[in-house]
Amino acid sequence: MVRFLRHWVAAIAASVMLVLVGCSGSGTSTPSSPAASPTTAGAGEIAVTLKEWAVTPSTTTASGGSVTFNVTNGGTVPHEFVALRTDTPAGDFPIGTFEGEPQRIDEDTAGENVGETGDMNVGGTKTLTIDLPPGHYALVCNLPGHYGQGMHTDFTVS
Ligand SMILES: [Cu+2]
Repeated sequence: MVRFLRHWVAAIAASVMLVLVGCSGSGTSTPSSPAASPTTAGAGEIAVTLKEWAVTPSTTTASGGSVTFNVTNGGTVPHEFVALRTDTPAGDFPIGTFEGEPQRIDEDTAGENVGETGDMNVGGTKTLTIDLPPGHYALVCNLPGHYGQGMHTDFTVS
């Protein structure tokens, strides 16, 4: 009987200990929970692949603010990436002469050039971070002949 009682007391003591540990555990963890790290890193990053004959972003929408384009030339000839802010659909620009070269769109009249990579060699990568206000954009490659072959896509910032 005494042995049983001892066992019972020990069991109660153990549960009290567990409750105490539980309390102190939650007590210490509460202040740290609001510090849960925000996982916004990379939220504004967009991968863009250039090739014959397409400009292909990983997404065609973004939130206004800083947007990073990680551009890769996955084609077999040099390409470039140009971001134009414009109300005109990306495929509707007239093709003519620009900077003395034929088969290009006129970036000065097409819209506002908000950023570009310049010529990129085959396999090259470039990171372009630009501040984009809400609006419609055209992402194009404007090397001679490339736009006309289909290297353009619409992009919307909300
Ligand atoms: Cu191109």
